[in-house]
Amino acid sequence: APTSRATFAALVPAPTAWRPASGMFVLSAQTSLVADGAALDAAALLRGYVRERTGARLQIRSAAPTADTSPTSIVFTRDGADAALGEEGYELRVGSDRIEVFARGRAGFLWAVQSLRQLLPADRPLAVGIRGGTLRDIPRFEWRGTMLDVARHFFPPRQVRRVIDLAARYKLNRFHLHLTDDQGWRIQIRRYPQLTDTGAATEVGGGTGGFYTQQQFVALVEYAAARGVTLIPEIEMPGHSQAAVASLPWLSCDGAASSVPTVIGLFGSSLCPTKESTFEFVDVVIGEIAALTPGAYIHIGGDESFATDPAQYPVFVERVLDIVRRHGKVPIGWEEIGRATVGSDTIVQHWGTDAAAATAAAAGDAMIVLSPASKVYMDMKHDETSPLGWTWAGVIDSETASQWDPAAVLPDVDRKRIAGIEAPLWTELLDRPAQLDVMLLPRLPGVAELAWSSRPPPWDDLRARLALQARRWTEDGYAFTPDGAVFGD
Ligand code: TNX
Repeated sequence: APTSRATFAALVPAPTAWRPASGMFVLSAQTSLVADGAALDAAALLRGYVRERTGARLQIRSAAPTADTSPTSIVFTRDGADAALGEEGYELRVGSDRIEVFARGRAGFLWAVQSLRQLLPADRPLAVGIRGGTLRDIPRFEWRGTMLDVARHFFPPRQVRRVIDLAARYKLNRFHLHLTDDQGWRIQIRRYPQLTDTGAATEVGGGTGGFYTQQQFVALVEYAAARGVTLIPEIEMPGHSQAAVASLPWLSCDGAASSVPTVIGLFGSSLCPTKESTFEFVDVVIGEIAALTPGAYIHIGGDESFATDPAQYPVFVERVLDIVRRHGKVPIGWEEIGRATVGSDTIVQHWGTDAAAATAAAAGDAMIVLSPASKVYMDMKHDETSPLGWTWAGVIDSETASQWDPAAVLPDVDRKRIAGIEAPLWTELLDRPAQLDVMLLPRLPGVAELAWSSRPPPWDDLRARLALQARRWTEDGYAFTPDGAVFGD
């Protein structure tokens, strides 16, 4: 007889509402997936997950099969999906011979699949049960993200895909890739091969670094998109740009030769804000990146530009925001860009150094993404005994990361201007995939719940659900921290 431990009550993030019912849906090799149009990608994703977990190869059909060819089916449909579900919401109805998945758009179907994936038991019998009932689920914030720094240490595409997959499991829909910094330039730019010839040849610690070819970058964009995740490329400027300046010395004001640092630190680098050639460079780079990126956003960095003339900094930012817009993208920057006049079609990412600048930008109708370092910086230690991580923004266990009020972080910002939450992972101290895992888990799913759930259950409930996820992480090859807040001391 099929067993099921996973129930609606165990899902992370917690769904909006659910009601258990009697009966159990039994998934078998004969189960059909019924989908077309906007649901096809979701059906294909589910088919892949079932195959990974059970070995079964389910059929995808465009119309419901008869009972004798297929005893059970999972039917994706837009009929009956109400307007309140929006693009990302979905409903599940689990009966004994049929699961119905209702959504209005591709994203809703994809998030439903992530819920079904969690409901499949963690072990590998061919016939597995999902308990009956109904579930309705709609996200709180439209921006639910994580970020990976591939500049300080380079991570090859397969390692980046693991992080994207982890994000998608918890219904995070934004993946921000920090592609350039002082210690590395990680994306091929056809017009300036020097950027990667020199700028990608090393990393923190003096390793061999690396970069993504444009083709590899596009493959990452597509991998994320297939899971409902928008990839957001970041090109840092005017500061945090030593790898670019070492590659193309004319980018700095003095034009002096310099090298790419292989240690941690702040290097006083800046693209020169008073040379026209700087803006031609930015235009070419943003143009090439925009052409590779179907997503709506390009991040221009803007933080800690200590070596940029403070009088020139806003002028520089305003010109670069316009370049991004001219290439058809919505510009994003770290909150310091709020020292310039950023305009209403801009997103400002708060991290805790200049809340006043973020607040000013929001008053000018920019949208805000919240990444308060003391709550969601995934490169901080989980507790004092963590072997990895900084403490400059605090020690952050899963409870701290997930139990804060997004409306209270910037008290003078109208709630309607808060687009959501993003948890960055900086990698000065991290160079192996298992180290990324132990920094992200179990905290990241807790942040995802804060971003998704409109009425999150109390911490004790989340804590129990995070502990249950650990079995999945182990089975799928992810390491995690035995965070005392989740697993007990
Ligand atoms: C601050 S957050 C930085 C990063 C570092 C990080 C280390 C931000 C916009 N700037 O350059 O990697 O701290 O925690």
